[in-house]
Amino acid sequence: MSSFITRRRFLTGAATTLSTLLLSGCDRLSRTQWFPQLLSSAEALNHQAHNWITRDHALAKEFTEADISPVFPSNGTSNPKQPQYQALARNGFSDWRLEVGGLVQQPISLSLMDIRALPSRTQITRHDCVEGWSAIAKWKGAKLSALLERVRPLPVAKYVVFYCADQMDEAGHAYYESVALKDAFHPQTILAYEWNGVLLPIRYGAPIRLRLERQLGYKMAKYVMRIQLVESFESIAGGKGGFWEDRGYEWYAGI
Ligand SMILES: Nc1nc2c(c(=O)[nH]1)N[C@H]1C(S)=C(S)[C@@H](COP(=O)(O)O)O[C@H]1N2
Ligand SMILES: [Mo]
Repeated sequence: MSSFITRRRFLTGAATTLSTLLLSGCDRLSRTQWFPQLLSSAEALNHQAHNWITRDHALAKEFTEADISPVFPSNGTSNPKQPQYQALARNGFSDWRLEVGGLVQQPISLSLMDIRALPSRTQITRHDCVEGWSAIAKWKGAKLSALLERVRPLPVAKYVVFYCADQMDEAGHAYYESVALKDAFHPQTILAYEWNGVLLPIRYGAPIRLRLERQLGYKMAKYVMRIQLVESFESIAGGKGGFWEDRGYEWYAGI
């Protein structure tokens, strides 16, 4: 106990000394090799904290059980044909793993069980598709913020990219989408694994699909296989940040 307190005092003292040094902006220190490194990691921390604190928390409207639509359309891909996906589906996705990497401190690979163990959220929301239909359903899933806190985004990371299982064109591109880190930390942004109280059906994106409640349907990637944190859209297919964006749709599809 006493060594714990001593350690805490030491750490608090060290932090105070560091901020004093930062404030005094001592010239001699900045010429050493370790000091600029320390400074940039303090800056990095600050940038990240700022990002998370200033995130916009306005919630999309939530509905009641009575509002749930009797019919919920399946749009775009409703059953990926790829043999690899079909094999995963046959095993109830027990062999499926979500790879999370890119600009993070701790890349990880998660099973569906791991994802179900993350802090979750349940929400009854309305899905709006640009094609002109809307439907209300109940979604349960892991909070994307919880997943991101596990991998710890690097300060340079700006976007979260989702790579899916369904092949969309002859060139072999599977569906892909991206969202800003700020929107990824929104409390209603979840990796859904349940729809209206049942295991997420294939037509709605099994084993997991993104729910991003303040944007249009095409942002909500189904059949997610891989998540990458990036600094720009350059590395993503056509460079506009998403499959439909590369074909002319808006990247920020706010509703
Ligand atoms: N992988 C993948 N995700 C996708 C699509 C798709 O074709 N493939 N279509 C998008 C579009 S346009 C909409 S409206 C929604 C449809 O979701 P739903 O099938 O659950 O209604 O998924 C989006 N996510
Ligand atoms: Mo859509």
